Amino acid sequence: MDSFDATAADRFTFGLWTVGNPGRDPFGEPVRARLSPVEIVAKLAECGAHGVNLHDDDLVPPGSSAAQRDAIVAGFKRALADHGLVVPMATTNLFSHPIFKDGAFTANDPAVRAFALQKTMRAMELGVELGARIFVFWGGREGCEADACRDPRTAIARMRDALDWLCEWTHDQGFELRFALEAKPNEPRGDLYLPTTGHMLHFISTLAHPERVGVNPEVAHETMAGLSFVHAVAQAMEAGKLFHIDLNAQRIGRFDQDLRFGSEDLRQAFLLVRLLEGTAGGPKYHGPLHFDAHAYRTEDDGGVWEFARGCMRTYKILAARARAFDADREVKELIAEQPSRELDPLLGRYNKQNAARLRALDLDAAATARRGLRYERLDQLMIEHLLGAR
Ligand code: DIG
Ligand code: MN
Ligand code: MN
Repeated sequence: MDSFDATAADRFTFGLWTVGNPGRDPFGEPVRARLSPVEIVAKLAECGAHGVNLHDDDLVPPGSSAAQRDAIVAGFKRALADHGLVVPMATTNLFSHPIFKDGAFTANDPAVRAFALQKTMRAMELGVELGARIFVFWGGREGCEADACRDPRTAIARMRDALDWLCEWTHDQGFELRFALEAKPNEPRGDLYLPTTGHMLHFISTLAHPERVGVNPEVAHETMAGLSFVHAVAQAMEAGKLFHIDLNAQRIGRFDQDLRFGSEDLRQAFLLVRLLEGTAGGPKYHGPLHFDAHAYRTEDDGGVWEFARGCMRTYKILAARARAFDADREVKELIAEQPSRELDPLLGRYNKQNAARLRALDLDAAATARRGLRYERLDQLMIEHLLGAR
């Protein structure tokens, strides 16, 4: 044990489907026996996790009777209570059942859209029963290959109708659920609608109840789109819409790898943790730190729990490094060093006086252009903090 081992206070969570991933991939069968949800709860508690998340089907096998469902849920609740774990987030599996082969909320067949709504309502009832306050929507099949199959505008409108419908329904049920929309550019469909967090943030502004809807950005998904995950999260935070987050690791140009957090681009992982922890002085993220990731297919059960501990330890180590970096006197000087700070108030807010003052300014563009910004030194200091050399 050391200070980087996780404790429940760290707000780390895992989905049942993450540490319960049996290692199947498109080219091979499972390599590990399936763990039961109750076994997963016990092991996550042992690792120091705070909570566990789930799709409806992860806990209650499709086709279960009402009595079977209730018995499963009762047993799961006992395990949660016995091990002190909570369920911050729930979601619906709208991608495995064959009925979703052409999408769920955006499918052309109204019977599919109705089934998707019905399944989501039941999943929300389950999530609320387990104490979830966040409901994630990942539209894994909301996309296409043969793009002539529907007008993309129709797909967007159907997604809006479904979310507005569910916002009204959950309100009528008295459910205190906030919706978190998760973007992904492709896979398993050729193209997914609403492919990035940026698309989602605009889409939310078109909903009937935008105040109840935020985003659940995932590292791997923005990276697959070739975007800065840190900038996507920053925009969501700035808009007050970072309701949840899916942490993992990914190399660009590859399928959705969902790797152990921090195991690929350490630089970006460091900058992400620095942003979430607010070590540079900005607002902090206070929601669950969810690892939507799974162990390598090479691993046995022991390797799965090494994977889980590694996700959490790396986050805590990076948080410590980020605190040290932002406490470093030289770093603070390099970030603060701006000779023309006195212009900030003038640029902050338009008014006629400021416009007149701005027009009258005698700005020496050539001198300003010649000034070096010392970002090489700043970035080297970041690397040295990351490497533990400072
Ligand atoms: C995939 O990135 C998706 C599903 O695992 C789940 O619906 C969601 C919640 O984290 N992420
Ligand atoms: Mn993913
Ligand atoms: Mn995810």
